[in-house]
Amino acid sequence: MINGSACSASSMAELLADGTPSAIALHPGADVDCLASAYALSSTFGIDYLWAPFGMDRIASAAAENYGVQTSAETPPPAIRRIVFVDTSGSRIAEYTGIGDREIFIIDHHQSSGDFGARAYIIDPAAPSCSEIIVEIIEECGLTASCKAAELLVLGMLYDTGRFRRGTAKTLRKCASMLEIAEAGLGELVARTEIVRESAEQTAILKGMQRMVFRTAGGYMVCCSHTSAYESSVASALIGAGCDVAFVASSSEGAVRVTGRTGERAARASINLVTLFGRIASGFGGTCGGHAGAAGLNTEGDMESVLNSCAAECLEYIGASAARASENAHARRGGRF
Ligand SMILES: [Mn+2]
Repeated sequence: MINGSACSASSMAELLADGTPSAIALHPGADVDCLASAYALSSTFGIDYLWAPFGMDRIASAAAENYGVQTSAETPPPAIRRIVFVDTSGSRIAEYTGIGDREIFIIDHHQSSGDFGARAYIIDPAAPSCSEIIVEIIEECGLTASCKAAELLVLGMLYDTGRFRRGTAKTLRKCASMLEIAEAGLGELVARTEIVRESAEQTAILKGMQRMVFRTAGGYMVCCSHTSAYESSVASALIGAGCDVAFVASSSEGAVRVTGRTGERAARASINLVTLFGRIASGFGGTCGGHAGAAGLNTEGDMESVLNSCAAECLEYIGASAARASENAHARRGGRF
């Protein structure tokens, strides 16, 4: 249950234009979808304060620099009475300090549950990107995105849909309408945000590939590796190379950090890395957090034992869920697992 009311795109637009001094909040480690959503609302509705207290990812940082988008890590001043969270799961709002009694709006496409105290919201988990919800808000009230906003929104849709693989007909329509405004074509927009990797990162990825070991269960490949830095790049590269689940560890002075990523197939099989890391943390101690398909575990101990436990826990889950699926289907296929 969420307090406040679910809005249509046009009533959200009306509220955003009501003159209440507002700030737009970006999610922790904001991505391009989030940056684009925030910038487009900001430039269309004249909301100048973009609040990014927990930084942005690499591509979003590069896009912000390219497009000259200014964000602030500082809590907005008290005169700002409304915080509009974009592309941010309501469950993360508790991480922001200094919201106080300001009213909260949420415009998001994550699945979430809980009472977030939002006065008005649009939460549409069926939308593959938040950027397309923003396009709808802008278009519904007869406004036009600026060229800069349109180009960022195209990038937001492109990156959040896995280069349109998860895009719907609506995503593509909204993208087409932004491309009409944009001054560059798709190829050029992508080229502008593609960043050349530093050689240290390339080395980490290749070493991570060399050290990778994998095990299979139920047709899924679970891969483990370790590196001294760039764990998430290594994990993403392993997923790109065909792993279904990747665990990449790094250790320093007894502290072990494991970065986990799932590919699309594992995500469809509902493998939840936060739950899985939670179980490991209850055994080894430590903390974990993130999303179902991209999470981190901080613990202590022997790196190899931690990695082995992650893989074992994951393989066990796959085995158990495969058994459940076959029971449900009343089609026991003995011996497969
Ligand atoms: Mn998003």
